Amino acid sequence: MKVYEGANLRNVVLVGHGHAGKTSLVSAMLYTAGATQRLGHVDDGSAVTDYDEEEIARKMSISSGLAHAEWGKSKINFIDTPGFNMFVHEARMVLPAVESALVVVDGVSGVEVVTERVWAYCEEVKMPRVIVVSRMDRDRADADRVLESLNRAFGRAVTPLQLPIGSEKNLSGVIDLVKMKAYTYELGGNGKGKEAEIPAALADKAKEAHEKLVELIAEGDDALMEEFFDKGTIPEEHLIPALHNAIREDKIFPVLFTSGLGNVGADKLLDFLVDYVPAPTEREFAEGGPGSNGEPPKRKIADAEPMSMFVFKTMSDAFAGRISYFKVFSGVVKNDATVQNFTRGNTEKLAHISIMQGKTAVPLTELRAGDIGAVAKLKETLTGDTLGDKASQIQYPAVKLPEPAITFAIEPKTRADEDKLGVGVHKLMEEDAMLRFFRDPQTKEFLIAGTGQQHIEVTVSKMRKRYHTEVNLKAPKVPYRETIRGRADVQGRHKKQTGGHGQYGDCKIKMEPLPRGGEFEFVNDIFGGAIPKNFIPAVEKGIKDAAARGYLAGYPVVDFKVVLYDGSYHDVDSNDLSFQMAGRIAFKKAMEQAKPTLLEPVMGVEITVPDEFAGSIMGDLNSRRGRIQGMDNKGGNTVVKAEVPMAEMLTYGVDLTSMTQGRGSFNMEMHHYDIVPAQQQEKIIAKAKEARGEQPEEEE
Ligand SMILES: Nc1nc2c(ncn2[C@@H]2O[C@H](COP(=O)(O)OP(=O)(O)OP(=O)(O)O)[C@@H](O)[C@H]2O)c(=O)[nH]1
Ligand SMILES: [Mg+2]
Repeated sequence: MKVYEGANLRNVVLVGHGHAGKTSLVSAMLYTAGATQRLGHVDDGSAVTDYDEEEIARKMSISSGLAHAEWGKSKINFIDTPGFNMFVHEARMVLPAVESALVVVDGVSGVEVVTERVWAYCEEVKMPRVIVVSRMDRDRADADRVLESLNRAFGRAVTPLQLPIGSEKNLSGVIDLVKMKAYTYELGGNGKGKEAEIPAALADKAKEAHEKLVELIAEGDDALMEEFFDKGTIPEEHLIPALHNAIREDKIFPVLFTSGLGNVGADKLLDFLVDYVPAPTEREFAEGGPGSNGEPPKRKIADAEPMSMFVFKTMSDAFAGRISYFKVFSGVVKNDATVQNFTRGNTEKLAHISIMQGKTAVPLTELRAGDIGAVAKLKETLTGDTLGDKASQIQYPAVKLPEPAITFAIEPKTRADEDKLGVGVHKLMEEDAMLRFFRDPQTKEFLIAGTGQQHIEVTVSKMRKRYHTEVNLKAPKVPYRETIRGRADVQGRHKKQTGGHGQYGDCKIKMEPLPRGGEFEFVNDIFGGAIPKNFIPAVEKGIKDAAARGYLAGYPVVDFKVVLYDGSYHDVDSNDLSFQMAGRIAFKKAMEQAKPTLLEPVMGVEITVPDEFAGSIMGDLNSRRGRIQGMDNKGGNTVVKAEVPMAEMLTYGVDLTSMTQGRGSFNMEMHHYDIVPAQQQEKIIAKAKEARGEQPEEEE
């Protein structure tokens, strides 16, 4: 594989609603560019970027996939991302690696819920966007209707750069509105368009669209505006660079048309990427996190700079081990180099750098600034880490993601499965940023958390196939917490006299509530050595341990402050353990006085449904103790924002599907903790007592 300079690279992410045709479009471009011998299909498992066995079985992308094509003098790196809402965070995570996004929209459905989501992700980081309307060969595909929905959702900066010729089964090509030329294709052919005259029936429409495009490009550029008024048009050699800049600066979001499956327009799309989307070196610099003097360090995207690279994705291959996907922000990455991991402080050896074509690693000798590569078997490096030349430290900011929305209890089927569980899950967590795994300190259950039911199901399936571990999922648990609403002032004394050495510890504490999110604060207010200094941490530990085990229903106690203000000790009998016990006793007594109460997680929920379902969705949210925060109308859809206790949302995915016949979607993030209403509290506490009945608390 040739080494490419930054100026000849294009890094492009494909984002969009599930099933819009992203993976098929990448296949079409790869085949058209000669990177594959045949056109890969999602439906028979031969698409380059859907290679994982879960993806093949489910015929959808689950994880981001990388591919590349050489086209003219350039190399285009593609990142194909999932569009299904439970996996769409994958798209957000790879944005630091690219300079433009292809927002793929279905030619029948137009803008859908996830289209708006990924658009917002791009907006957040000012990512240049190109819209590709794909699947134009399907029945009921309609370019005008889709353009309307795009303008409604994203404004007038969305403007066609092509028009399709024919539609549905008769889709036969595209008109380039800059060059004013037509290209025709055979559906299912080799993807190479033949230049042709613009069909007479479309001539007026094309002319009108061309003029609109030229006007939009000239807008905001005085020299071009003048030229436009003088000559009535702008020559191609001025138009192309101006459009390139307008795209880079988010002033124009051009629209192109394709069929991935029918391989129509893929060559023009490749041309377009080379001509119009920014090369990595067009970015002024890459910015690191805040430096020691407050000023964030910067790197020019150039080979001459010190080397720095950012790991934006990790894959865990059962055979090759850990594979890290990285973006070279500055300098040149050489095969076999030894580099520093600035995030973790260790050194790593880059043995066998490569670029990915789906699951296949293509070896390379070096990668220049702006390129994307992969390397296997790094020891400690994980997603979000920055590596580079030891002498020139920089750390690029990792992408922030919301907390998982759903938690399940996971139960190994056999003893052997239990032994393998942790290892397998931890490997999966390396490649999946939204997966969490922990053990409930109360119930000793293993818990697994993710973005939704399907996410967890995919994880369980991977556990079985990759790591031969069988598990059962049980009802999701709500991570309740406990806190106090009042104050307490108590004494905790532990004294035991059993032959030989005794035990003695004694403390007096005050307890008071902290605001939500205050966690735990311990203040040592002992004067005059009532408790010797070296035992004070033991008191704190005793309180913390007891708080972690809960008071009302076994949930961790949070948001409270303890002031240790007095106590006593015994020269011989006092030791660490005795003061820990004293702390625990004091904690329990204090909880009795301090009006303990349960807290529940409340989710921020955003629900999008077609307008006709708005009423019933609101009613349903009320019955779930939801608080409506706002309502918005967006092109036939109603978006409802609400805060709803997590306990009421555990099966919302299923419920929403049945309420809206599958036409609604939602997005949910942990928002805050709130006091549980008295009625619910009683039920939760009773249930916890019942559970404890089977599993008696350890004796003290
Ligand atoms: N008729 C037609 N079908 C297409 C076209 N492109 C894709 N499809 C089909 O549409 C379905 C979805 O295509 P994908 O390429 O997997 O879509 P995707 O956007 O990658 O979907 P996710 O990965 O789930 O987000 C598959 O059954 C494809 O065969 C097209 O241009 N025309
Ligand atoms: Mg896909």
